Amino acid sequence: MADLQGIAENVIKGNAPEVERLVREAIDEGVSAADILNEGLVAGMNVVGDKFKKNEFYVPEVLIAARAMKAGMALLRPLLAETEVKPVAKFVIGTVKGDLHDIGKNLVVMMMEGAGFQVIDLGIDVPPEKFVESIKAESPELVGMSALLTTTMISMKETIEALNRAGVRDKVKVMIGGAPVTQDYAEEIGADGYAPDAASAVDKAKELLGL
Ligand code: B1M
Repeated sequence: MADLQGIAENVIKGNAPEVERLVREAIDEGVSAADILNEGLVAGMNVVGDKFKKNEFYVPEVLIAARAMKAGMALLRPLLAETEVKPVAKFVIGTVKGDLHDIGKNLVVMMMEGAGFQVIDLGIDVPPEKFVESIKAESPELVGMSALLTTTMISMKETIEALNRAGVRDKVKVMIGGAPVTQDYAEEIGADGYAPDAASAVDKAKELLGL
């Protein structure tokens, strides 16, 4: 019998080959892609997020768990496309202009994917115009910006100003994060929310979107 709990447990352990085997087995037994995703992969990543918040897991464990989740997702993605399982919401994220740090941003991407968001990752050193273009092209509900340098935090403000000028600011919620970023800074530049870590980013995203 399909072992969805086993999938979750092996995501938490970061055992990618076992996740892959169990996901394949569940697909062969006719379990729906949505159930495998929600009760297996997402359930596992939720636990990983909780442990990360409580400092029971550190960055390497989260990266290894996310790799295991991705191994399962690779098998599910074509089935999810066929069955039109809707993502929770669309999320565009990038590390802002002038900033090349992406380890934290990538963790946010993984946790958001693990929570069922469709993520469009614009990468690093993303200029304001590219955020604007992506909002126009992809119509995401949420936009995320990451910055690790005190000197690049200003790019977050400039990006929000660019969204205003382009008339797209009202179409999205904006969430910011990164080591030097604070809730006060989010309020100062007119972002909708701030999250201190990747697991909290999922909670904040859901809160901002009323999910
Ligand atoms: Co850089 N660097 N770095 N660096 N680097 C820091 C950030 C620094 C604090 C080191 C120091 O001096 N002690 C310092 C910044 C000082 C400051 O501005 N206050 C610094 C500097 C100065 C620089 C350079 C200028 C160095 C130089 O060239 N002279 C240069 C700048 C390059 C540039 O960006 N233009 C530079 C370069 C680099 C490397 C390329 C070598 C490398 C980056 C590699 C990469 O990312 N691919 C690097 C690294 C690795 C670091 C440190 C060591 C580690 C950063 C990291 O990945 N942390 C860092 C010192 C340190 O932190 N110990 C440092 C782990 C990561 C998981 O945490 O990114 O905070 P973090 O992400 C967290 C949260 O912040 C949050 O969730 C994540 C997971 O919990 N979060 C979000 C992040 N984004 C979020 C978005 C959200 C929500 C939450 O919503 C959208």
